[in-house]
Amino acid sequence: MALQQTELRPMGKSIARKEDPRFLRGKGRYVDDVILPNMLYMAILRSPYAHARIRRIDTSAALAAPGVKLVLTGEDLAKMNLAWMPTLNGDQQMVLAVDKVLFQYQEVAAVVAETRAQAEDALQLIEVDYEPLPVVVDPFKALEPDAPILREDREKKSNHIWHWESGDREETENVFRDAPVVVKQDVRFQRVHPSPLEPCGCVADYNTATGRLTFYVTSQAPHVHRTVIAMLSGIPEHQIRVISPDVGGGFGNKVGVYPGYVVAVAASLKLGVLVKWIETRTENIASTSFARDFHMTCEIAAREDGRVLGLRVKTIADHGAFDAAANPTKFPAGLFNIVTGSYDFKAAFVEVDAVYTNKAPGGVAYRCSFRVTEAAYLIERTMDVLAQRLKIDPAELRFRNFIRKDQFPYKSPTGWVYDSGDYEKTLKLALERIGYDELRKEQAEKRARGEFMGIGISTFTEIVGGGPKNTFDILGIKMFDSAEIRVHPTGKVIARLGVRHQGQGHETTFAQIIAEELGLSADDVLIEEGDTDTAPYGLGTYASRSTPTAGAAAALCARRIREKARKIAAHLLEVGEDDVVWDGTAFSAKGLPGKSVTMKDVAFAAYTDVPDGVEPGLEATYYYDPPNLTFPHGAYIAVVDIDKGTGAVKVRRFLAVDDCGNVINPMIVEGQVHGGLTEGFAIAFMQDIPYDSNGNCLAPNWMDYLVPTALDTPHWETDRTVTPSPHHPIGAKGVGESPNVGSPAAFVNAVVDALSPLGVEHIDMPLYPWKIWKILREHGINE
Ligand code: MCN
Ligand code: CUN
Repeated sequence: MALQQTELRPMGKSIARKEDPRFLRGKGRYVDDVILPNMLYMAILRSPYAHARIRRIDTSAALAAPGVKLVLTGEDLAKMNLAWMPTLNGDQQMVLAVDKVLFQYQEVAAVVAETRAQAEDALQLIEVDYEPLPVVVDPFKALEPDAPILREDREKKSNHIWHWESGDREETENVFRDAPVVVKQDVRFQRVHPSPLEPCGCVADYNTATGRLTFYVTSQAPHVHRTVIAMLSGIPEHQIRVISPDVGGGFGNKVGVYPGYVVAVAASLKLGVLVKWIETRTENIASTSFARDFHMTCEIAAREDGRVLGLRVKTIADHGAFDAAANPTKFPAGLFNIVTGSYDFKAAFVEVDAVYTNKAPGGVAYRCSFRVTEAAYLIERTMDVLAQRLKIDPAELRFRNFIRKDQFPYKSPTGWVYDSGDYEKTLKLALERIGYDELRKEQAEKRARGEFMGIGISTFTEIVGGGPKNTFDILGIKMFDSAEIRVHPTGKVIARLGVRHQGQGHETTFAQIIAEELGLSADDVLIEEGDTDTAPYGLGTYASRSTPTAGAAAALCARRIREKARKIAAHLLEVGEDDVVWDGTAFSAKGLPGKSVTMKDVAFAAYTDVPDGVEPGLEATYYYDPPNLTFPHGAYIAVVDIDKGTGAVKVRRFLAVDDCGNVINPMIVEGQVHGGLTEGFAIAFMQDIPYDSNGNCLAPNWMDYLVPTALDTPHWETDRTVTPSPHHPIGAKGVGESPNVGSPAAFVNAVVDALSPLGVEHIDMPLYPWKIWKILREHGINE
């Protein structure tokens, strides 16, 4: 049962989410709820071809259609210097196609009309003369010397985008040369899409009289969007107000700036009126930031007893037509080099080559922690391949290789410094809770009867909290985050942060942090995020960074307020400042029992009875530059049964033991874990965005791209260990993405474990029933 919000000392308590009443009663306000007078509607014409030259676009019929006010093409945007826009990974992307199109559903032209229906109808009247060009969908083929060059705008005349490496090549070669055992596995992490319930959209409102642009957008990073729009449009940054209203799910899909946003702004600038653009489901899946699409080869060098020595990873990253991954500047492949995971490797070497293909752009989204999903999946999968090869129990293999508790802070061979962890404890708890030994016995009995039951373990390490200013920036802007707290005369608080939640519960958890520090209840604190006119600058919510960065800023900002409050309390208590003691809910005077003042008393005095020499009011701002990232971890175990007749997998049990350090709100963390596991389950079993050889996107809707229903979703069991972060002010680590980072490997490991008697060592996701049915059939099981 959730507790009331009115309790004092709310830290660590499962108080009910403050945002739920409005979400549950349909009183949320999303971008499509923004309806303003004289607003026009925009629709976008998209390419039917994956690669084609544009010979001519005729917009005259569309322009003459009822209600149509404006038709824009790439040529029109070029005149405004808006035909191309920068991506967050240092590439450039076409806003509306100029000369050619590079993926199916690419933005070609836009119509602005009085109604959405009129705009969409007029799209049909635009005539585009395409000359189809050869299509490249396979990233390996894209690298062949005779492959057609997709990006003619670049100086480099190949489809290779960049090469990135990490670790020590030579040392790793040496370790591999001398190793008694080497396993090698090709692993694909398929192309998927976060597919939030609410697709992307915006309302651009340029006021020709004031020169101000108000831009409503469903955004995870409103300040970043404002900066990008200022750089692109030339409108001074303070004349742009970005408002991100309630966000109906982000999952990384709402970090980037999409062409539609730029076109809507351009249209509003041209017409001087409001222009709304809301995507369809198909536009969302087929054109906005996809996730993963990594082709990986992993090798582990080990001793006969399973002790791992070296790790070698080679990856081809398919980025589609533009490198639009939202990554910190220094990490073109995100934090993929966390791939040594929870294990103490002597040496590691990781290489990633990024490639252009005729597919939708993107690359970082879907609860990915900047590509940690791919890394965790790869190492957890390959550790199981090693266990199988050496006939060592996968739990035992992990115990033999864990970074030990006393090795923290631990420097990984690719250069990360893990802050804290206790992997052994977490896996032990998971094994006990699930009844591992019993399950293995049951499995042995079932195997003897020819049944296929599997147990899959994943003991992942996450890396979140981007990040420290010396290594982390986006477009040059350092990845700190911020909080501003205002305590009003009656002791009620408004706090604003530089992040922007999308369902994670910040209005509750950040109120808990501030209330805890100020001796108030969470009910006394209103959290506001998402309005660049009021919130301090911050880089936004993604990569599970809000708690590690803005959460830290909130705690330290509140402490700054408490320091000032102490001065006022001293005045009220009529003692010296050094004699004032804070006990968590009130200030009292040392040696004077019974005499105390609360933060509410102090707040009132801050406006009514300020001592000489103290500035009136009770407000503070804090910009937090994290000293390091935080490294949450977890031990997940899946138990599956496979139906021999159909190949269908039933997830009988799934236990997630997470360690995200000190927990602010256990219920919210559990909710995050449930959601992330459901998405991990979807990726493991049902999600994929394939393309045919002509570059047609084969899953641009929810008929072909599956989102699990409550009926499909297994029952989740959760538990927790607590290893606080030593450098975070409240010892917390992020958690939002852990379940999606850790779970796919547990599912696949379980299914492979079930099929291992047949000699199966790996199956690529998604584990559709037909794939398993085929394997069973090949082994004569279900004939
Ligand atoms: N929390 C806590 N104690 C901790 C850690 C976190 O109580 N030790 C709470 C936080 O205070 C916050 C929530 O758990 O209310 C998630 O916190 P955190 O791990 O800091 O992650 P962020 O708030 O930065 O959220 C981002 C993360 C990402 S990157 C994706 S993707 C994702 C996710 O959150 N998208 C989501 N969870 C989502 N949940 C919903 N409902 N909708 C999305 O779009
Ligand atoms: Cu990578 S999805 Mo989350 O970081 O917004």
